[in-house]
Amino acid sequence: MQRSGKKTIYGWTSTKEQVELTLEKTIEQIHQDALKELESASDEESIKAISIRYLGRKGAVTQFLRNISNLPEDIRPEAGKKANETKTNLDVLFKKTLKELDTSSWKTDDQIDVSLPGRVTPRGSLHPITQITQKICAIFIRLGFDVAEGPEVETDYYNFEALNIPKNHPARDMQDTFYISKNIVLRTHTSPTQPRIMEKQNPPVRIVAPGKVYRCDSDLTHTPMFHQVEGLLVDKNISFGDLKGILTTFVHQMFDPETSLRFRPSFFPFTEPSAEVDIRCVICKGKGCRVCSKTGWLEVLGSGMVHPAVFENVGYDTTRYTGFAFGMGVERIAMLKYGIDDIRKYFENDLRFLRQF
Ligand code: 2NL
Repeated sequence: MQRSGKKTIYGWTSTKEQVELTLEKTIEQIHQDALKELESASDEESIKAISIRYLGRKGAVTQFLRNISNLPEDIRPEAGKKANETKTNLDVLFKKTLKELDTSSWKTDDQIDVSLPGRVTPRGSLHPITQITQKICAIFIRLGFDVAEGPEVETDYYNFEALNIPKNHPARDMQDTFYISKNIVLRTHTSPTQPRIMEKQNPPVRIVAPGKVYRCDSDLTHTPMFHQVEGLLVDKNISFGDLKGILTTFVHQMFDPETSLRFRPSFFPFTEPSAEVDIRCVICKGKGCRVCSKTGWLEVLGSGMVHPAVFENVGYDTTRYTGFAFGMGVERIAMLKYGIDDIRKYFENDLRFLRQF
């Protein structure tokens, strides 16, 4: 056994403990060096080169194992065990790293087939109710109206009181109106927007108020939430003739310039006189069908001259100003324009329905 020759590499000392310590250190050092080299290797070629440098025929670990026979007999088993562990450990690690490199390279940009067609993000579209609301507003904007919006959660005062709807009116019933609390409701029409504006602005006033409204009602022809557009025009010398002119123009632009209209007497607490506006049935052209219940006419709007009590509530001088107002259901206008027969279709979110608009 050589105790001093150059053949016993990786440190050599005389006592058994020291020899073991040094051996452990040296094989551990080889292990650490290999790990460090591997860490900075990023391609197959360099990983294979490192593997050869440590585990190859002339590699560091191989050399260490070969030299074990030159060690003192009593430390050979321990040194051999450590060296073999290191060899196995590094071997597994090199193979694993090479394998990972193989799959991780798939994810890099140069592996994407740029000639493949892209995945198209489907483009959405405006809901038919939104489209019709915009169309209605656009017609009135061209006639000089502004668009005004108000809250959907409204006070009893603006929803009923300011509009001259008496305390005992059936519309104020719990059965018809969603009450949030005693004096707070979900608005039952978009009308409350109008007194809110009139309180802040003196005539002339020309506004349309679009939006969602709510009523305790749900069946074939009613949904608890639906949409309205209301209009209001207040100025000096406004007459029922102005109302007829504006609403006739609206109907002709919305449906067909040839459409006939009729103004039929009606009642609303906030207008006097009041009129319902009917158009010649768009389906049967007046012959009478299922849609118009054989009458030849379709109701499209409610309207009237603003009741003086409403003007008094907002502080307008009723001797100087008059005005007209009107309201329409957007779902109904859209049904007539597009020939939709079931109001529930609007809210089912069925793309086969929605894609048609
Ligand atoms: C309908 C009928 C209508 C009004 C709404 C109104 C608003 C004020 C004063 C007077 Cl501030 N009137 N709005 C007038 C007549 C009819 O709506 O069938 N709506 C869907």
